[in-house]
Amino acid sequence: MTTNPTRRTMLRALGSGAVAFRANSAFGATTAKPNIVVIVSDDHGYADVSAYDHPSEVKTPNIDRIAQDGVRFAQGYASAYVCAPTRASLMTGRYSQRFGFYTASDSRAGMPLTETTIADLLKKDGYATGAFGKWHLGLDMAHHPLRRGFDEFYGFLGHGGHDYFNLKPTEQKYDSIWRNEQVIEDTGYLTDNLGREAVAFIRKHEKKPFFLYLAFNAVHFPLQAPEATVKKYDTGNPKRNTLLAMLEHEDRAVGRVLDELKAKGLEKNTLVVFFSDNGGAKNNAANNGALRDFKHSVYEGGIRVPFLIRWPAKLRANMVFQQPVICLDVLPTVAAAAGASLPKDREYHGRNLLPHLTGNASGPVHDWLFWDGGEKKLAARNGRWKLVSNNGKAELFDVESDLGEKTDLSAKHPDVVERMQGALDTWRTGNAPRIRSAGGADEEDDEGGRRSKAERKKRQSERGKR
Ligand SMILES: [Ca+2]
Repeated sequence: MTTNPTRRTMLRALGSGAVAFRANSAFGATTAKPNIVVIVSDDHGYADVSAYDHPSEVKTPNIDRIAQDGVRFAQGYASAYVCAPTRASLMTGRYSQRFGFYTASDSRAGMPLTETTIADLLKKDGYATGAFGKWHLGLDMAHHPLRRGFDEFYGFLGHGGHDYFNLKPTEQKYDSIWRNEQVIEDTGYLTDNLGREAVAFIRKHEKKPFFLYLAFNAVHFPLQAPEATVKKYDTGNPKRNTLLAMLEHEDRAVGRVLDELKAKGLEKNTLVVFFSDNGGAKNNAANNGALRDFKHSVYEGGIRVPFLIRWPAKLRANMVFQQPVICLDVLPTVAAAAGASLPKDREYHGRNLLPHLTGNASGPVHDWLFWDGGEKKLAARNGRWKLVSNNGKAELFDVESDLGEKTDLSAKHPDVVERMQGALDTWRTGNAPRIRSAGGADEEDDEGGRRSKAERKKRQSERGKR
């Protein structure tokens, strides 16, 4: 950075003091609190963003704009291979296992109320806060977004998926569409609606700093998209055609948000983050490119995701960042950008990425990264090494030279395996027991969608026979 010392000193003084009017300071717009937009995509394949190495049928021109005007992470990770625990880590900046949140089903109990969310922090800092889309962090009012730091909410509380066309109130309130604290009836295509709501939120709050959390359930199951869009695709695989149509609608919604920021003159001083909550899902015909496996796996295809960040006022355009980062980093990065302080009574496992992205810090962002899905599927990352442990069977990969995790090097490097297993075990001793409450199978909680009681019973009986 080329900031001169005098300015740096003054900025520090402003940052450390109780100066609430930084937006009006002598530095003008450059020191105004940035708006924050966090966009989460769902089950989005690593190769299903055209800013990444992708098959020719994938075109995401709007999502790509975030990369063109900012940073593309080559090694961006979700903290889990399913939806809910990643969201819990995003919201808290902490490994969700620290508070017992390991699986999709743990969302039934809800993210513990002892946790402070990114929205809590920003709201306290004067931000207008809105959540639009899939919540998946609790089904009851105590865990509702409006009790977790958000001023506004449009979307559904749980579980993993939602019908994209049927937006009528249902038997299960949590599966209905809500506006703030009320169940509502809506029409249209859910992904389009989320774009509409996000744009309305920006218009409403253009004069003050805002935090927009746009959590698409696209491109999660069920595979549904407007027929006219599906017809545009001809891959030879009907599932893939529908997924691409869903993706097109999501990309358009992202485009509407970026266009609105531009139209309001907010583009430069808005920090936009985009990432997927886990890897692409096999049953949805997602494409994870060269990565091994899919959602539900600790191989790279389950956890390495498209991950982008843009903040034109501070970060340069068209940058590719090579060090591993993880969704835990979003909260500390956003807090630093906003000048919001983090509570001192808890440990944050994410890192502020800004010094790394501006060249003020070198070396790896994280020495270690860990995964534990609560079902004997574990992983650790340290430098080029990745330890994968499925049902107690350890494998070792050099993911820098072997992106597809094809060659298990555990027999060749038993010392590395031992060291990594030791670090993983130590990390796990700091984790809490699962919070999961009674009822619901993991698989079902992840799929979500609408099922009658009879359908649920039938599925449970079928599961029993397997
Ligand atoms: Ca997901």
